Amino acid sequence: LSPSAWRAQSIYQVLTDRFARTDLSTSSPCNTGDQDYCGGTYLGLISKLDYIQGMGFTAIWISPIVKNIDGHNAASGSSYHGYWAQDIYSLNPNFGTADDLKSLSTELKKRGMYLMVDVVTNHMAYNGGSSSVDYGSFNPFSNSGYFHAPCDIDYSNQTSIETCWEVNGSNTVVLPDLKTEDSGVRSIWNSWIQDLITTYGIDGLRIDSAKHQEKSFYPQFSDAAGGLYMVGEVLDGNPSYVADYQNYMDGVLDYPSYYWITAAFKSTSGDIGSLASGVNTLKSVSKDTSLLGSFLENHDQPRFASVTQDMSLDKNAIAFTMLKDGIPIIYQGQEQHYSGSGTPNQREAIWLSGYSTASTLYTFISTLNALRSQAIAQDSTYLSYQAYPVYSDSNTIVMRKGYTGYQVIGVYTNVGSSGYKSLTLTSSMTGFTAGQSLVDVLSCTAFTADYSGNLAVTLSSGLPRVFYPLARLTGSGICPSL
Ligand code: ABC
Ligand code: CA
Repeated sequence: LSPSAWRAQSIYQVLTDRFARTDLSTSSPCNTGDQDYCGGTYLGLISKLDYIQGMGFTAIWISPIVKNIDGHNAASGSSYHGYWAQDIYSLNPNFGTADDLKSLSTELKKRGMYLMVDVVTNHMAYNGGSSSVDYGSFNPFSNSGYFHAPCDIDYSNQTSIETCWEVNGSNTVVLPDLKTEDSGVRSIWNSWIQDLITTYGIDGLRIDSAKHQEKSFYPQFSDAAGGLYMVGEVLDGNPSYVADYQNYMDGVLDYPSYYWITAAFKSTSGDIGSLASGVNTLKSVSKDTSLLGSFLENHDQPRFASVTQDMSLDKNAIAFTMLKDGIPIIYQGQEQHYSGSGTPNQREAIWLSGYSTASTLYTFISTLNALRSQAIAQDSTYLSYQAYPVYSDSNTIVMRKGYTGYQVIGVYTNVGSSGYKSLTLTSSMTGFTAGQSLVDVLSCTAFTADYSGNLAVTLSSGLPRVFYPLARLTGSGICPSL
C-alpha cells in the first residue's frame, strides 16, 4: 500500500507473543519479568481481529516474523519479542506456520484492513559474548565478513551509531551489526524483502533500529519493496535529527512528539509550552508530517499509566496523539489502561484483560478513530492540513486541524481529574462562525458559537474536548442522539 493511502489509516501495534493464544485462553499466565514466550500466535490474532477492528483500527503492525535464536539468556531473556534474528529465510515457529501468517493476511484483506510487518535489517542476534559469536549459525550472513567488528556505540558519533553493535557485552545476547553499506549485504536484503512482501501479502513495513544504518540503505530497499509505506524507528528526541530520515524513507515514528506529549500531560505541572513550540518546530523541519507515526506508547517505553494513573491526563494525551498530524498508532493494552513500566514490564499479555470492549479507553479510542475517519471522509484535504496550536497557556493547549467548515478543534489540558478550566475559544483561533452548531464528540454535548463565533468552554474533571461542526457529523454514527 502506498504512502499516500497509508496516511488515512490507523494502526494497532501487536506484540504477537502477547496478544492472543491459539486456545484463546484468557487466564494462561504470562509473567513479563520472565522475558519468555507466553504463547501468542497468528491464529489467536486472527480470532481476535473483531476486537481490534471494533476500536476503529484499519491496520495492524506485528512483531518481526523471522526465525529467532532459541534458548534463554539469564540477563536478556528469550526472543519472544522477535528482534533476535537467526535465519531470515524461516519463520518464527512460536507464532505459527507460513500458512497461518498467510491466513492472517487474507483475513485482514477480507476486512479491508492492512498488514504492517516489523523488519530488522541492522543486525542478527547471538546468545553469547561478542568475541564468541558462531557466525555459522546465521542464515545467510554465515561468516564474520558480513559484519562490522564489535565495538560499543558512542551515541555522540553518528558513524559509531551506524557501525558499532547495538548491544555489546559478555553476559548478554549480542546483536552483531551487519555491513549494510556493502552491496552484497544490500542485495540479499533487497531480494529478501521483495519475496517476503509477495509471499505474505504485506502492506507496510516498520524498520527497526533505523538510525543504526546508513541512510543510503533505504532508497534501494524501498524500491525493492515496491514503494510500499515504510516507517523507520529513529529513537531520538531531536526533531531535526529524526526528520532528516524522511529524505530517505517515507515516514518515521514521531519520537520527538512522544517526548513532548508525555512531558505535557504526565502531571498537573507538565510542560505544555514545549509541546506547543515542538509542534511548530516539527512542522518546519519535516518533509511530510502526515506520514509520521504518532504514538504515546510502544513495547520499548514505560506505559503512560506507569507515569500517572490519572485517567483524565491519559485521555488528553491519547486524544492529542491520535488527532495530531501523522498516522495514529496505539500499542496493544493502552485500551485496557495497562500500566507496565520499562522493558520488559510494558509487554503484558492482553488476554489477561479478557478483551473487554467496554473499558473506558476502548470506547474512548473508538470515538477518536471514528472522528478521524469522518473528518477524512468529509474533506479530502483534511490530512494535508497541518495541525497547529492556536492557543496555549501553562495548562491548556488548543489545536486546530482542518479547513474552515471541516475543522477539528481539540482542547487539551493537564489540570487533571480533580481540576477545572474555563476559557473562551475565539473565532480567530477556531474559525467557527456566528451561531455555528458544534459538537464535543468526546462527551456528545451540543454547543453553539455566539454572535461573534466565539465559544465559551469549561473543561470539568480535566477532560479534553474535541469540537467538530454538527453539520459534518451526519451519517457518521458519532453522537447519534444529536
Ligand atoms: C533486552 C532487555 C533489556 C536489556 C537488553 C540488553 O536486552 O529487554 O532490558 O537492557 C530488542 C528487545 C529488547 C532487548 C533488545 C536487546 O532487543 O525488544 O527487549 O533488550 O537485546 C529497537 C526495538 C526494540 C529491540 C531492538 C533491537 C531495537 O524497538 O524492541 O530490542 O532489535 C536503542 C536503539 C533502538 C532500540 C532501543 C531498544 O535501543 O536505537 O533502535 N529499539 C538513547 C539512544 C537510542 C537508544 C535508547 C535506548 O537510548 O539515543 O538510540 O535506543 O534506551 C531521549 C534521547 C534519546 C535517548 C533517550 C533514552 O532519551 O533523545 O536519544 O535514546 O531524550
Ligand atoms: Ca548498523
